[in-house]
Amino acid sequence: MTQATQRTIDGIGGDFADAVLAGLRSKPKSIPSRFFYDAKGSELFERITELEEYYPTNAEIALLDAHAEDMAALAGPNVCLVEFGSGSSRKTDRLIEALAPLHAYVPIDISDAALAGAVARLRARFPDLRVVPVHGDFNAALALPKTARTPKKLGFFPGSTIGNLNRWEARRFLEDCRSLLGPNCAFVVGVDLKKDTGILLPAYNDRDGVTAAFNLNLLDRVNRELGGTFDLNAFAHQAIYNADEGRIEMHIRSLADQTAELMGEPVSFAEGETIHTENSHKYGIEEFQAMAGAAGWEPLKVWTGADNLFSVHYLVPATA
Ligand code: SAH
Ligand code: AVI
Repeated sequence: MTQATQRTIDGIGGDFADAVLAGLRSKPKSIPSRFFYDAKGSELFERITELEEYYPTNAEIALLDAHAEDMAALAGPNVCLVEFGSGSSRKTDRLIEALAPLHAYVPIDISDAALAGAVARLRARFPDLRVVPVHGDFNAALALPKTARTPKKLGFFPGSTIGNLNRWEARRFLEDCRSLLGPNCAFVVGVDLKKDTGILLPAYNDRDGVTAAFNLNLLDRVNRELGGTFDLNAFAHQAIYNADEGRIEMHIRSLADQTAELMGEPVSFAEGETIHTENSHKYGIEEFQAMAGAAGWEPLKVWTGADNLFSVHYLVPATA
């Protein structure tokens, strides 16, 4: 573990073995998407954000460029900025600049490699900024570091990572953040909007195969970390839009009847059988606001671009 990320929630390693075994024994087979993000997965995700087809990153950056000052005016000075699933923290620069002076910045991420890279970059770029990283699962019972306990907290959850949670998980996550961020807080959440499949599907089926590599890296990770024997050439990336659920689903499809092993345990696949690896829910504005409302938040403001691709919501605690 790097020095930058000493504050680690235990159990992430063991969790991987247990979750993969349980997921591959269930029907249909699945592996939780948080396991995409080992060092290689985080690197591949960064490459996805640079793809022409993957519109969410540029759409959200445009909204942050245009409205970070408005967000800062609503939040006020000296807030502690707490980011969930911070990754490279590339988007956060805009908010950090607008919010200055900040009490501290607390990036939370499950990927040690992404967190360490972000912390080193931010400390070099903003030498006066107190950066206090937390390495862990934002769905677990997290405690914020001491530095973050007193001041007003501004939560930041960009990228539409909230879309990777099921609807009930997303609502519970928003509820948990209400208590974690305390009574004097606000929450900026980036949410991808429902749209035509002509835009959605290419974003998850890019020409260069980067999303395919990101998806299949899960099996590579199983091979590397859990003694797996998966033949990556015998599986393929699949991304579909599930209109009933309003979400993109990523799967890994078996190209043949085959048996692989992990930790000495056999796992059999029929040709065409899939492992469900990710959901990426898309929301309407009112749909998301209703969910936030049910979780104890009042939607104060929402920004969307003229292209209607993406939304950034500013939530405050609902008054009783
Ligand atoms: N915020 C960045 C990165 C989004 S990618 C952006 O908007 O571009 C999703 C990030 O969330 C990854 O860095 C991944 O490691 C992290 N992540 C995914 N599931 C997580 C979990 N359960 N707990 C903590 N971090 C998680
Ligand atoms: C991090 N998350 C919001 C991305 C998404 O769009 O659901 C992860 C991703 N999966 C495939 N491409 C990008």
